Amino acid sequence: MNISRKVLTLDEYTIQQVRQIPNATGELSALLRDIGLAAKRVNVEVNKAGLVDILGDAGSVNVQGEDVKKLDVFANDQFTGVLRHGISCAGIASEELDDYVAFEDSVSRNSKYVVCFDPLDGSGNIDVNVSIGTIFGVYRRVSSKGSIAAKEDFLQKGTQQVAAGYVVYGSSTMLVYATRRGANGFTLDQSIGEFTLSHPDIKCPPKGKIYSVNHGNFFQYDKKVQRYIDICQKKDKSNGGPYTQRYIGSMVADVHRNLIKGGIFMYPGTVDKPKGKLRLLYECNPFAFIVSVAGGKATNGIQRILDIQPTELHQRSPLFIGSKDMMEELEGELDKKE
Ligand code: P6P
Repeated sequence: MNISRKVLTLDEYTIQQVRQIPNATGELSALLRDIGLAAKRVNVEVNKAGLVDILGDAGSVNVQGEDVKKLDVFANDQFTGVLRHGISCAGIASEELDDYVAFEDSVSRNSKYVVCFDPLDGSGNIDVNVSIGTIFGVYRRVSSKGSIAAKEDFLQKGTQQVAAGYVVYGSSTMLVYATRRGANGFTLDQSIGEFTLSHPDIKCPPKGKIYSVNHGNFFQYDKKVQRYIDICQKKDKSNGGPYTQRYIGSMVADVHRNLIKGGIFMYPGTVDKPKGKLRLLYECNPFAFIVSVAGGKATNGIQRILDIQPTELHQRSPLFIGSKDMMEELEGELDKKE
């Protein structure tokens, strides 16, 4: 029995999913609601970042060697806290933490899932009011229930994700998550303090006219990547263009836009950083899962992102992700013999 009301909250939607799936225990739905709660708390601080002395560096430097903003720390604490005190999560791996954290209480030890997340991606944009976001991927643990979570729980291929999602703190605050049943977007309704279903069954258009890449690195990219960017710039009405270049340097905002409107996002390897800048576990894999569920594609230029076997928590990967037809045109260029 579906709730007849037109607008469903995230909680109502996730509970409805439990009712529809035979043998569902409700643990994944509970975990998603926990993430929604943390997102609402982070949203409050992000929205007042310009007003309260919460700006400025926290002084510390994170495992990535980047100055840590106070909001980064706050966001990490919020997501870690709700997951630690929920009923579904045995441990977490975060961009902000050197190592994974296994929750040792008896409820957590018997929980089914682990979560990899970037609590506040694009935080360098906080001080200039550009959209930022949270990214997360959920895995069924491979270590035995009852034991504390182990490293292998976090080093699973992206294909093993049972759910993935992101929150974009922008002109509105939106939570998008995908399971194998589909991708759905929920916009925060401030009047009731709830994420409400606004983008049911998101599909990535197979074609788009947006390409997103940091042109400042152009001459550091592989020649085949340069050639594809050149193709994008030369598109006209006769071959699906003209394209527009859109890149605001905040992955969640850039990939979200291309997911909804159609487009391709690229963070290729460079001479200085052959593996690129983006992290596999909590940036590339979650978005690769979401975009794939929505009908798009994601590769590292050689193989599907979701098929990469991780070996380290913070390993980087080149990323090409977006509309199916645009990705296949890129792959055609990358496959050409020099
Ligand atoms: P660049 C933000 O720091 C981030 O991790 C992603 O959100 C974004 O897509 C990328 O880096 C931007 O990197 O090198 O183009 O400034």
